[in-house]
Amino acid sequence: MNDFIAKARAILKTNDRGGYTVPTDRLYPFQWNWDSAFVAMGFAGYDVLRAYRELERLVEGQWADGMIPHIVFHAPSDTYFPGPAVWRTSHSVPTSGITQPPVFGMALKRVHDAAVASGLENAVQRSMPLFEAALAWHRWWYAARDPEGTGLVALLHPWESGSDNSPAWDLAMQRVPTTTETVIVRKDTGHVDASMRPRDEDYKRFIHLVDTYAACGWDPARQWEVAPFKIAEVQTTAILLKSGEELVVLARALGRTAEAEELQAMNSRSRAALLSQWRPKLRRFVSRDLVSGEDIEAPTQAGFVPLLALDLDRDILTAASAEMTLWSDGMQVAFPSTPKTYSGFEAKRYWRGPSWAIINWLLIDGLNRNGLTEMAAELRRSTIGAIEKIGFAEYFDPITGEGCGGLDFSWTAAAYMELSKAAP
Ligand code: 2M8
Repeated sequence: MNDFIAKARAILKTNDRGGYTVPTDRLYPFQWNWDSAFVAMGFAGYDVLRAYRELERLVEGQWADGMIPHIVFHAPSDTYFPGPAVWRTSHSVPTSGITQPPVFGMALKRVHDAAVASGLENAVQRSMPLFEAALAWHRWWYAARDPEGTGLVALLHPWESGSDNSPAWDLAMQRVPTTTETVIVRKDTGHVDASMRPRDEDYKRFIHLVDTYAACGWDPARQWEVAPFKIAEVQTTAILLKSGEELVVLARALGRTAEAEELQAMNSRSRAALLSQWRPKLRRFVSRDLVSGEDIEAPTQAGFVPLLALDLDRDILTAASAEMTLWSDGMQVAFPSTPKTYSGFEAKRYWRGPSWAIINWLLIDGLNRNGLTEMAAELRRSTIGAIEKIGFAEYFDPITGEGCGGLDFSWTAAAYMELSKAAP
């Protein structure tokens, strides 16, 4: 084991709060949805029981309608805003009221395979309730967030994307009022420099949306009707489809043939819908703003994440890889969440330019799936190199390579373990 793997494991140990892992101390003191899925894949490589626990603890927050919330507040903490009192939800374990990218299915399949490979006797019994949870969540996505059956699932809050202040949301967020019923007491800027975080105005809009949906009693149909922010999103749909593919294989392994077919039908819809979001002129996929009815053309990493879940033809691959090469050109650490040539680019401000190890993980999988193995290997080397040089930062300034945001970050530790394995 090299020193960095040992350090990565030590970070996950330090961030353990009793079967679940916080993204980092103080800045994010609860269990986050997609962070935990990446972490579970990290654990799957050396401690499969702990990997199961991570997913089981996340599912403690699952709602009766199938939604798995973006934060589970297992234990109180006053170092984060907004906490449970702002969300006003009614689940027995306090949770937020929105969701996050469904990496869970990918993680569960990985954990199950590791359990079987390690000879764990009760792997099937352990995986089955988690499979039920994943299936319920996928059904929820299609029912609650794609009621018209388009195949693309929609987000009602930027936090649901995981890419909170991405330039992709700029136009849509301008329509969201800055008025709130909630007193905003930011804690994040007490932990990291304000220049790396979303602005106060962004927070006003984030909280306006929380107030709006809390007033709907968090009922999905009522939220859908009143949502001032509604984006049919390609990154989330691609992750849902990739997880859906993994769940089909898992369903079969668990003897759940009917559910495998049901999942396959959902996947087929999303596959076709994602393909229709390819824009040859932009050389990337685009999301759609369901309020304005327009394509979202702001350039972000989301435009390439569909490679993760699609087997694309040569023309698309040639164009997408040329565009990705352009964005990466001259960067110390690829892959920038926004290209430096874009007016909205900010090298250190969170999701407006920086490179993120977990996004690179998804892109590398997508490049490999589509035979772009050279590019995948280069991105892999760049990501590993940045972590070995700088440490397990939350994210990296793509121009200088500087580590930004929180330190000793769980998902960067998990990504390091994944990417430092032998290349396929
Ligand atoms: C960031 O988001 C949270 C809100 O969910 C925040 O800024 O308070 C994002 O980077 C998100 O993708 C991530 O899951 C979370 C915890 O790492 O932090």
